Amino acid sequence: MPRVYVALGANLAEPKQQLDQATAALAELASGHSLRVSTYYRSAPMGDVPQPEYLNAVASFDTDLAPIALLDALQAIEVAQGRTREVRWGPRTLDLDLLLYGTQIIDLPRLQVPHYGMQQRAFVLIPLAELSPRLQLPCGTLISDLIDADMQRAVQPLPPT
Ligand code: A4P
Ligand code: MG
Repeated sequence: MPRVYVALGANLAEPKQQLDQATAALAELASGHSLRVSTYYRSAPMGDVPQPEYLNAVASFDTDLAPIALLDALQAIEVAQGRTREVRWGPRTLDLDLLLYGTQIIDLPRLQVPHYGMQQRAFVLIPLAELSPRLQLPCGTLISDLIDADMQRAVQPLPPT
């Protein structure tokens, strides 16, 4: 059964509650008790759209769902939590991006895996490395080789409550 990694992001409507609720929904997609969730991290918004700071995390789990079925399930969770698609890169109650699906490389109209931005984004790589420090991407790159000190400084762990 493939191990999948999902990036969570929110910057509207109580982001911490959005991530908590999304985590509970992801547990329903996970086989057994395989769900793991990173610390939540605060970061400044990437891109030129003025918007509130983000809360980001990464979840990993094992699942029987095929890639498109998993994408459908992730989008249903986004919609259930009030996501509307307006501005690209604009603010959102919840964004769920499929980062990795086992070791597969997927290039379909609706789904590209690995997710296109993951190698450059501190708010993805830092929580991903927290879950799986020795992770290797399908291209062979080690996650530890993608992270530098600037990335470490770009995200702030949310203190546990
Ligand atoms: N799609 C293709 N591949 C995938 C995949 N691997 N996972 C398609 C999920 N979806 C995938 O996504 C648009 C379409 O991408 C989907 O219909 C799906 O079929 P979307 O979620 O509707 O649009 P989006 O999220 O606005 O666009 P995009 O390009 O995914 O935005 P990003 O790259 O996620 O960036 N700053 C901080 N600090 N933290 C953030 O999380 N996020 C964004 C959004 C901007 N700035 C940020 C953050
Ligand atoms: Mg997205």
